[in-house]
Amino acid sequence: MSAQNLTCLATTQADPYPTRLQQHPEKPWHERREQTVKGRHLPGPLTEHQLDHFEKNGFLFEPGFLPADEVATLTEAMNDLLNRDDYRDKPFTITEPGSQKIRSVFAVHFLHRAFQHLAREPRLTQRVEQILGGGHYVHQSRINYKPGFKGKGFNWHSDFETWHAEDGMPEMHAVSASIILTDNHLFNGPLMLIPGSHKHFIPCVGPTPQEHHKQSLKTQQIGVPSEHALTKMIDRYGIEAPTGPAGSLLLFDCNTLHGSNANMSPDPRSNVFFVFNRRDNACHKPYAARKRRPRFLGHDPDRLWQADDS
Ligand code: 6CS
Ligand code: FE
Repeated sequence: MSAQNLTCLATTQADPYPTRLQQHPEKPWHERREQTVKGRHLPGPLTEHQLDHFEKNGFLFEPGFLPADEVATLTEAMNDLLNRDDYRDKPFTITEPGSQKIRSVFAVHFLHRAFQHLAREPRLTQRVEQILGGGHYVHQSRINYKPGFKGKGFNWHSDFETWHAEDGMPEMHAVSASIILTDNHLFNGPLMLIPGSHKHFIPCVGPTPQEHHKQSLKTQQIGVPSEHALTKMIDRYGIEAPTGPAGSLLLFDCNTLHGSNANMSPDPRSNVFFVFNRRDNACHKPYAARKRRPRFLGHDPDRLWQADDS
């Protein structure tokens, strides 16, 4: 085949996960192409039953993953970062819509030793590799703080839809690990997930605005599924909201639909969140955006980042 034809083939090979479309697609979703659990052959603490659960549901909740003393150390580290006034106006810090209260800080594994150590903790990374099936790196990390009565929610979304469209993540070989640092109960805005939704990719309508992350990290309007597709998905699979004590671990697939309510209780809700991507799935050219987002949102393997970076 001539180089000309090869180039033509390369440019016309359709993206298996098209999104940010101009109009509503004919069918509500595409089927996932990748296996969900790829590392059953690797050693690790997750049992076959737990791996089966993750394969079927797209998430796994483990109450009591970390003991209270380690939670206390991480909570102190989180407060250190939330109270850094010199970080308040940095692009990697997100405040609540309409206030100066810090809601999230990204790239925390580069900003605090406690989170750097946690990202390399074998109790976590062995679980990650049992799911990903190979070497990993941290695509993104963040702490989220949802104060009592104030913390806003997040619309339903697939993280992979954003990471594919805006960061250039090719395939579904990433897993998120959320370690809750405060007790999660039904009323302080716990993460809600649609079990089984990871097996379907919902294309979203609406082109990606320039510098979209400046809006989407506060309230995401572009890159969210239609109510029609969400209704069909929830009718089929329902909704679950894992709750448990501080120190619990929620592992969820990059494509599992999730969202959260506002915090309607006096109890804060905070967590530290890592996204582990498989090294052979590193991000490159975004699939539905003019340029990649800043590196604090989508890191490259083996590339350091510091607070003065973009
Ligand atoms: O855009 C992102 O990468 C972030 N946004 C959300 C709502 N979840 C995943 C991720 O932290
Ligand atoms: Fe998300």
